[in-house]
Amino acid sequence: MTLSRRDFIKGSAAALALSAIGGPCFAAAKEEADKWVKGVCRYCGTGCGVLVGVNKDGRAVSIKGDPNNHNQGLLCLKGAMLIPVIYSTDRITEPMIRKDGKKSELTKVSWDVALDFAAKRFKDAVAEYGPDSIAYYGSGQALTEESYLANKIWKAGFRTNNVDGNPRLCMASAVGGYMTTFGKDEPMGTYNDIDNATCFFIIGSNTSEAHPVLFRRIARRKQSSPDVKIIVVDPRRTNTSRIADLHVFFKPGTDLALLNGMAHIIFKEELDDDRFIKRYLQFQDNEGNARSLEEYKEFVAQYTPEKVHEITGIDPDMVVKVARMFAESPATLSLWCMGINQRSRGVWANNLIHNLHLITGQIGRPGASPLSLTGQPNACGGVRDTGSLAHLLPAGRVVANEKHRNEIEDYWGVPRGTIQPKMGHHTVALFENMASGNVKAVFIHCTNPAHTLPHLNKYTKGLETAFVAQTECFHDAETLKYADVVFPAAFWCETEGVYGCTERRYSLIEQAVAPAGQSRPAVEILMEFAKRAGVDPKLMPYKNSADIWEEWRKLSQGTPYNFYGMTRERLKKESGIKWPCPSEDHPGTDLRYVRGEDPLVPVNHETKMFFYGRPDGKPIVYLRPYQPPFEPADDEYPFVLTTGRVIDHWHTATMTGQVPELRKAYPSAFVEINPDDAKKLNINNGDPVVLETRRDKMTFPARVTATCMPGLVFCPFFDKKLLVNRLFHDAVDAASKEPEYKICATKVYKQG
Ligand SMILES: Nc1nc2c(c(=O)[nH]1)N[C@H]1C(S)=C(S)[C@@H](COP(=O)(O)OP(=O)(O)OC[C@H]3O[C@@H](n4cnc5c(=O)[nH]c(N)nc54)[C@H](O)[C@@H]3O)O[C@H]1N2
Ligand SMILES: Nc1nc2c(c(=O)[nH]1)N[C@H]1C(S)=C(S)[C@@H](COP(=O)(O)OP(=O)(O)OC[C@H]3O[C@@H](n4cnc5c(=O)[nH]c(N)nc54)[C@H](O)[C@@H]3O)O[C@H]1N2
Ligand code: SF4
Ligand SMILES: [Mo]
Repeated sequence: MTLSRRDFIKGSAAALALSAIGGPCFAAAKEEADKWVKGVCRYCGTGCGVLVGVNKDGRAVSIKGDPNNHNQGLLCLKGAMLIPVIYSTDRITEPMIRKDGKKSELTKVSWDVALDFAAKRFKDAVAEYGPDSIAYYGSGQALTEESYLANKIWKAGFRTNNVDGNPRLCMASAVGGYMTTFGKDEPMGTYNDIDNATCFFIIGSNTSEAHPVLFRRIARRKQSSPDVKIIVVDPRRTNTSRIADLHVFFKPGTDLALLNGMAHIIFKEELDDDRFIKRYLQFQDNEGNARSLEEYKEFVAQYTPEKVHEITGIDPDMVVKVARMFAESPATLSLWCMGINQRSRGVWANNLIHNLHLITGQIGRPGASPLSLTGQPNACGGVRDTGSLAHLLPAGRVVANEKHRNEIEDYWGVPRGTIQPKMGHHTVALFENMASGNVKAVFIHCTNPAHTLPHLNKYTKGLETAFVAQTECFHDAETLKYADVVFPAAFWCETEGVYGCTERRYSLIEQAVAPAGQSRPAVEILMEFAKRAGVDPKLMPYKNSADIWEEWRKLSQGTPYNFYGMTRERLKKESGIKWPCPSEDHPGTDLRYVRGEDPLVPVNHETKMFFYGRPDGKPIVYLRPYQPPFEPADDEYPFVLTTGRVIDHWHTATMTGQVPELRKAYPSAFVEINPDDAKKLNINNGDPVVLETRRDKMTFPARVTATCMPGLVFCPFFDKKLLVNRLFHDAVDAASKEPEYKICATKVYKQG
C-alpha cells in the first residue's frame, strides 16, 4: 500500500510541539520508501495501525499511521519515532550465557550452546523437583502466537500452571471485574463509542499521556459537540483533566466511596433505569449471597454525599453533580486504567463502575459502555484471550474447571488429566517462590521485572536465586543483571504476529525487515528450547507463527471469544477486525451482547440484550463496601506516593530511551510536589528531595507543580537509575492479585 509523502507533516519540531500538549502527530519520513508494510505500533494498548516504509536495501526508513485502521493515520510521538529503536546500537544481537553462576560475566555463545544450557537446567529441575519447580513469566507485549505457544508448552508440555506475566501487574483487576460482573472478560464496547458518547466518565486514567491517540479522539468529540461533558476523577491535575467539565480531586485510594455515593444519588433522584434493572440484573453481596434491589438501595444509601465527603474529601455538591451528569446524559462512556486497577480493591472498583452502567442502563447503546482501557499493546489479545495466566486457559476457560481442562486437552491432543487442576503461582507469589527456592528456573519473555515488580528489594532476591532464561532486545534492560541465559529476540517488525488491543481488535504485524544480527523470532526460540528441555515435539507441529494462529483461530470457534473468521489472509488485507467474528464474511462486532449486532446473540433472542457470558444471562450488581488502601498516609509517613507514566517514555525506557528526542523530553525521574507542601518543607524546583517509606529511601529532584493535590507526591517509574519500586510495598488485590502501585505512605523532606 503506498501513500504519498504530502499525506503527513514533515519535521519533528511540529511533532514535538504536538506531543507536548498530548496531541498526536504524523511521522516525518526521512527517506523515500520502496514499499510500505502494515503493522501495529509497538507501544500502548490504543493499538494504532502503522505502515513501515522499507527501502530497496530492505532497511526500514520511515513510519506513518495506517489510514485504514481505527487511528485513521494518526500516531503519537512515541509511535512516530519507532524506526531508530530498531537500529539502536543497544540491540542484543547474539546469545549469551553466564558460565559460572550469577557472579560471572555474560559471554557470547552460539545458539546451540545457549539453548542447551537453558534446556538442561529446566529439564533437571523438572526431573528432580517436579514440574512446578519451573515457570514462564510473559508479557502483554509478546505476540499472540508467542503467548499461546508458551501457555501450551508449559501447561500441557511441562505440565505446570506456573504461567503468568506482566498483565497481572496491569489488567488483572479489569479481567476480574468483567469476569465477576458479566461472566466473561473483555469490554462490550469499542472506540466507536467515543464518537457517540455524550458524557465521558474518565476515572484513574491519564488518557492524554498513556493513550494519546484516543485522547485526541475524545477531544475531537468534545470540540465537535459542545454539549458533550467530560468528568475526570483523578487525584492529580493531569493533561487529561485539562479538558474536563468536572475534575474530581480527592484523597487517593478512596474513590470506591464516590462510586457507591453516585449510585445512592441515582436512586434517590430516580435517575435509575428501573425497566433495565428488572429485566436483566441480579444483586449479590461479598459473601456471594443473592440480595434484592431494595437491599442494594439500602446498602448504597449509607454513602450520602456527606459521608462520601468525609471519606474522600470531595465536596458533597460535586458528588451529586457527577451522579446526575453520569446518569442523565444520553450516552455515558466510562474509561479507566491503572488508577482503578492497581489498587488493593481493584476488582471491586471495576465492579462499582459496572454497577453504575447497569443501574442506569448506560450500556449496549452506541456511546454508552464501561470500556476498560488496556495498557499494553497485546494484553487483551495475547494474554487475556489466550488464557496465559496462572488461573486461565484459552478463550475464557479456567484451570479449576475440569470440563474446561478436558476441552483444551482434547483440542491439544494430550491425555485427559495432563493439565493440572491447581492454579499456578500468580506473579508476586512466583517471585516469592523463586526467592524461597521452590521455583528453580524461570523463562522470562518480553518483560523487565527487575525494574517493574513492586517491593523490588524483596523480589529481586527471586531473580538472584532462580535460574533465569530471558529473551531480550536491548542491553539496557535491568533484568539482564540477573539473567543466566539471554536469547536475542527479533524485535517488533522483524517478525510477524497478531496484536489485540483494547477494543477486541486483532491486527497483524507483518515482517518488514530482517532480524538484527543473530536474533530470532520468539516462537522459534520457544520451540527450540522446549524440544531440548524434553517437551513432546508433537505439541508444536508448527513451521511458523501463521500455523500457530491457525490452531488458535480454530480453537476460538464456538466460544464467546469467536474469531474463527479472522484468517491470516484476511488479517493481511484488512487493518484490524473486532471479535466476535465467527465467519470469513463477518465484518466484526461493535456492540457485544446486543441482538442484531453481536453474532453470538441469536437473531430471534427474546430480549434486545443477552449477557451470554453468565449461565443465567444476568450480570451481577455487587454490594461492595468502601475499604481504605493498604498503606494510607499516617502521622509517621504523612504523604501518599503514587507512580505512573509520562507521555514520552514506555515503561522502563529500554526502547524510548534509545531515541534522543524522547530522552531529551524526560532525561530522568523526578518527584512532583504541590507548591503549598513545597513551601512548608522549604523545597524549591530541582532541590534533592528524599522519599522515605517503610521499605527504603531515595532522593529525587523536585518538580514543584500544582499537578498533585496537597499531601500527594508523584514519581514516574521509567528511570532505572531511580528505581522507585524499591520504595513500594507488595500488597495485592485479594482477588486479582494485582499490586497496589498507586498508593503507599511516605515521608518527604529536603536532603540536607
Ligand atoms: N506514554 C506511555 N503510555 C503508556 C505506557 C507507558 O509506559 N508510557 N504504558 C501503557 C500501560 S502498560 C498502561 S497499564 C497504561 C496506564 O495508563 P494510565 O493508568 O492512564 O497511567 P498511570 O500514569 O499509571 O496512572 C493513571 C492515573 O491514575 C491516577 N491515580 C492515582 N491514584 C488514584 C486513585 O486512587 N484513584 C483514581 N481514580 N486515580 C488515581 C494517577 O494520578 C494517574 O493520573 O498506559 C499505557 N500507555
Ligand atoms: N511503580 C510502578 N510500577 C509499575 C507500574 C506502575 O504504574 N507503577 N505499572 C505496571 C504495569 S501496568 C506494567 S504493564 C508493567 C510493565 O513492566 P515491564 O513489562 O517489565 O516493562 P517494559 O519496559 O515494557 O518491559 C518490556 C521488556 O521487553 C523488552 N522488549 C522489547 N521488545 C521486545 C521483543 O520484541 N521481544 C523481547 N523478547 N523483548 C522485548 C524491552 O527491552 C523491555 O526490557 O510495569 C508495572 N510496574
Ligand atoms: S497512542 Fe499508543 S499505539 Fe498509538 S502511536 Fe501512540 S503509543 Fe503507539
Ligand atoms: Mo500495564
